Amino acid sequence: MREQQARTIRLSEYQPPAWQVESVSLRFELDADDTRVHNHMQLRRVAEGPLRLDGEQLKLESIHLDGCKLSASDYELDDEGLTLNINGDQAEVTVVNRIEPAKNTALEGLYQSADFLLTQCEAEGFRRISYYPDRPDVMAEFRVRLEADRERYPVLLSNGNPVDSGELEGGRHFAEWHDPHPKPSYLFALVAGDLGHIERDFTTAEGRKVTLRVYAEHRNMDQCDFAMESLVNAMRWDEERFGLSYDLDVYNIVATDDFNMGAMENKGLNIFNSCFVLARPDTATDQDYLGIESVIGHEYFHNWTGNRVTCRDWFQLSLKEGLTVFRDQEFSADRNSRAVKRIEDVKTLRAGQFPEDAGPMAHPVRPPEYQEINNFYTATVYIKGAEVVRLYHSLLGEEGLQKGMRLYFQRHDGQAVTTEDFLAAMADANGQDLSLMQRWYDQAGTPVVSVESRHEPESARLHLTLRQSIPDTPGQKGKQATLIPVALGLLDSQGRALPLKLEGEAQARGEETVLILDQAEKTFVFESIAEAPVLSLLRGFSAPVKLEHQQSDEALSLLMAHDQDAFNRWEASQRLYSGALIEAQQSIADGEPARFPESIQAAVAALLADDDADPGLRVEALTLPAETWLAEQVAVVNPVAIADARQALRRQLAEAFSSQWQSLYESLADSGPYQVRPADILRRRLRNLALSYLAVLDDTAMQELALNQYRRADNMTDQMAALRAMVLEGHPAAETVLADFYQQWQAQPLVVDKWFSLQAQRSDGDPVARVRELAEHPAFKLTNPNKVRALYGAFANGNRRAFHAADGSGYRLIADVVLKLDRINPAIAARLVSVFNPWRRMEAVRREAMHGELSRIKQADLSRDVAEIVGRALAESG
Ligand code: B3K
Ligand code: ZN
Repeated sequence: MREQQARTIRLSEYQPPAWQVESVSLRFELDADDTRVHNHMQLRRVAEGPLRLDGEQLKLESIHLDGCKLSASDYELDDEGLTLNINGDQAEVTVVNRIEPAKNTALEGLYQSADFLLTQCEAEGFRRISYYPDRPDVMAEFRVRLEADRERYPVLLSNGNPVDSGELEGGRHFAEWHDPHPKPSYLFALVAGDLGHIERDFTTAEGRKVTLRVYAEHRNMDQCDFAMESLVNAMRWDEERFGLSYDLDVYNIVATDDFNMGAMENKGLNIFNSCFVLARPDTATDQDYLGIESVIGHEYFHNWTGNRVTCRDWFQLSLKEGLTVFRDQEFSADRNSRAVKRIEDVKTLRAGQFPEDAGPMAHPVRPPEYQEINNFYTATVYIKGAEVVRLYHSLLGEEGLQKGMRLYFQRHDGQAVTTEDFLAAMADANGQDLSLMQRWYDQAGTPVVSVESRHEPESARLHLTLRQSIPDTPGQKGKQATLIPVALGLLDSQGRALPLKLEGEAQARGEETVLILDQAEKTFVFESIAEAPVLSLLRGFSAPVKLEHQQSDEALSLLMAHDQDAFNRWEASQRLYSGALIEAQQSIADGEPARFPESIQAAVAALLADDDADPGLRVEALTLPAETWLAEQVAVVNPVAIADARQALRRQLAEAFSSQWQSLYESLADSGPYQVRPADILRRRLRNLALSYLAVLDDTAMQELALNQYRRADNMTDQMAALRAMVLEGHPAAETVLADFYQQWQAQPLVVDKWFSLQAQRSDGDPVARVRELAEHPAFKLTNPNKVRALYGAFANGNRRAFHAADGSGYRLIADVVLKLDRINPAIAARLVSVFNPWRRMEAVRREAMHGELSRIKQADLSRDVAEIVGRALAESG
């Protein structure tokens, strides 16, 4: 692995395969230390050229072509596969090779978790299992036979439907699976082990009877019910909203503690990180439950958007990921508060994707090139990609989008296609020219929309000029205007919505309209506007852009109180806070005390007084903007000044409104047993937000309150919220409760992850020493991605004060781990090293220190994964 060559794969160099696999039969002689794979392929020529089979880290035993054994001189073998010249248009090739699952720490291909065996193939893991054309545009019908020791591996699963099973000699047994739907190798999966399961029946709208199962280690069987319920809800929802039904007789989900990402949509056999399956009220928080619902939905929705219609090549990744994220967002929005879901999604976009788009990894939704495709499972591909699908929804409406989806499936079911094919289906189904949409796929960088408005009292007109520009990004300059729908409303000075009539149009458009900005600059003239209105722009966050629009604190306060659009009521609160916090962090950076304007107190007072307000919007509007989003809004970042400013405002709001927070806290107490219902979730969130403000106060009564909640809680949401408040605000009993928490939960790895993560976020004392010490804790394992995320991920992303310590100690800690981890699991190491990406935006001392660590990492013998991220981070910008 260490001698990996730097290579660049380019979309412009795409070549269709010369050979298609018609069908493939795989036989696995499973063993944790030494598995033998027999791979029998029926091949058909589709173009000139040799047969290329990808294969990495495999021990080749034999190759047969049309029944004849080949010798080494009959093919060319290299580190990444083998090439075979074949005469004629049909061929049967059989390859036998061996692999060592128990030694596989990269968790790609076939590997071991606890005592069972499982696979992860997307994107290029199948080539670590067998020699095969491991590319998504090769789709084949798979038959799989698994053979293993019956006692150690009683459960044998693969894709599709089960067709046979039975006993073999020597205590071994077998199971055979057939997947009738042709698929690329990245969707292949197998699981073998001693697992328990729960089961449910489901009948599709088309009348197909399906057996649903959730498998997990036996000790976890009491934590699978919610996942099953979410699956049933997702299946129903996809039928009702998209008209899509399931297409096999079984649907299996397997939970594992050792997984590089969240979950994987393998056809008929989803494999999940246990954190997105396991839940019980006392072990999982409300956020965990919402995460499970969304990821279960996501993987299920891939069955159509990803599996039935897949990607031609990996540049098209957003074709399935952006679309499927859009679908899971809508699923969650339909099942919970739509407004809160939209706000949360936008917060995620701003915290994760906007910085990516402004840094060295900036790439279009459809990247033009990569070195390691694992590095492109990014916020841009996933969530900016989902925003792009949402743009079609804004432009075409629900019915128009559904028409487009129907045409897309009608044209492409069973095919591997491109984002152009998706765009064409949307355009053709609706008879619209959507060609400008292509720019959203091809141009990196977050568009900036600036606003200028002029009111003419004499003619009662409002002139609104919108301008767009897209910043330069690495390797991309001079971008073209794209298609930006800007949803808008106008409010009078009392907060009432004004009817919107555009110059030259016969009819008023109602009280909300969508303006289409499809040029660099466009002016819209509204008529019959007597007084200068307050603008409510980009309602519902109608496009993934940054809005530059100066509005006074009075205007923002009016929007907070009266905007008809819930998203923009929240947005106004965040803009009010952001303005004040950005000034305050500058004062702090200059060594001055932070001061906050009166308007903030007034706005918070109003929110706290309004008991009739929607609790979801209340909780969102009372939460200050994240440090990462504040950092996005300044030219030069001093992360500690930002953290200090935010904490200063929290303290001020805690002190100014202590009695209001207290009565809010009391009024929202539980009235019955814990239930995972949207209204209860929001109530607990608001109550725990009040607790987090109260915990800032140096007040013994408040300290008692948190401790009591910790002791009495019958659910993890409340227990964790109390623990968090106590630990992060330096409660005198913090150490005691942390020890108590570990005692209580040491047998539950997912809860132990929470314990690591919380401590990694502590900024008191010596955080770096604390993390180094926690890494020595017996429960910590560098080989387990969840543990790495819980400790080092939480430190680097959730403890900005300590990670960005001016002495560089936080940077050193992470760089040390990256170097160690790269030898174990390159994909996870590459994720972690990405925390250095924003280095150029930091103030001088930190910029220098981050640059130093990146340069140190670059000196080492790196995996392709880490080398690509570090190489891009250090490349000359522009
Ligand atoms: N498709 C998988 C992601 C695979 C990541 C491989 N590095 C999960 C998902 O998006 O559903
Ligand atoms: Zn996905």
